[in-house]
Amino acid sequence: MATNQNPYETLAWAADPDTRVGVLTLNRPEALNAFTNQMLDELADAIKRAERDPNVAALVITGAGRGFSAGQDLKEHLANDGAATIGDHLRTRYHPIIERLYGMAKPTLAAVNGVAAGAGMSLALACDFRVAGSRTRFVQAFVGVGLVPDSGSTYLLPLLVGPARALEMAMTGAPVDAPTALSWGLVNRVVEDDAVVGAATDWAGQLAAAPPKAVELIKRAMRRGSHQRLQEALEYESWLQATAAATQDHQEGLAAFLEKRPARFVGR
Ligand code: T3D
Repeated sequence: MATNQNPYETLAWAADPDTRVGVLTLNRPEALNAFTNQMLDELADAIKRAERDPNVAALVITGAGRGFSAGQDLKEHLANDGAATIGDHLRTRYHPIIERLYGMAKPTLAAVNGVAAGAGMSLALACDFRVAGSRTRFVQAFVGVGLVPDSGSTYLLPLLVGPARALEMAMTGAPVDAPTALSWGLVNRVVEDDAVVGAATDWAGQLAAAPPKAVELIKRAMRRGSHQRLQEALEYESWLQATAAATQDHQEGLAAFLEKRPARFVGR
């Protein structure tokens, strides 16, 4: 797709050629952007394209209307006898999205413009950062329909808020408001409701201007850091650092520092 074409029906896509920030908007506001199969297929495609597009250096995901996403579309789930096929549905439709988003080399931000529930919350958790509106609520809605957290929530939520809070959210399904989410580390920033997308895209623009290889390696190191012993983390850091130090961007960063001017990073 050319950077600013929108080939989707349930998503909107826009990218700013100056800042190199791509904004993907879930676009079924009448159902709080609940995920239908069509939307999941389009989302998988859009994330893949954003990952591969050299004109996109950072990705923002948000929702149209008053919500971010209410998770699986329960009406479609019922109509398709989703209970019978839910395991395969998760494996084939949700998992590729979550894995690709979580593993993306570029920075990803969820601009959580309103309620994020069920797998909609999982999608926000799979981004690197979350910017929420002051009235945003996070809901592990699965238990309300007799299900368990999926699409990465059992893995990602305890990492962010700790096991006890994650378990409480999952077992009660009680909404967590934005100030609480901020104090728990579930979101990075809370802003006025109408400023969410602007704040996220501004931040994404700053991240897009950073040296891409270093950003990618930082993400890999931090992700892996919590799963290894200190000695292994030190060794992995040394290996990544040798990779980063071999880039042109490293030389440019040093030259810019010495010449007291802004750096111009090129991504290699
Ligand atoms: O294959 C698989 O199924 C696997 C995947 C499973 C993963 C999951 O995500 S399971 C969890 C699914 N999500 C939920 O259970 C959340 C259901 N929704 C709610 O609990 C509430 O809507 C919210 C807490 C998210 C927001 O509440 P509120 O009061 O702000 O809005 P509302 O009035 O309930 O909803 C507004 C409209 O959106 C309403 O439509 P209407 O009546 O105006 O025509 C409502 O039906 C619709 N909507 C909300 N959530 C969903 C939905 N439509 C379809 N599916 C939804 N999940």
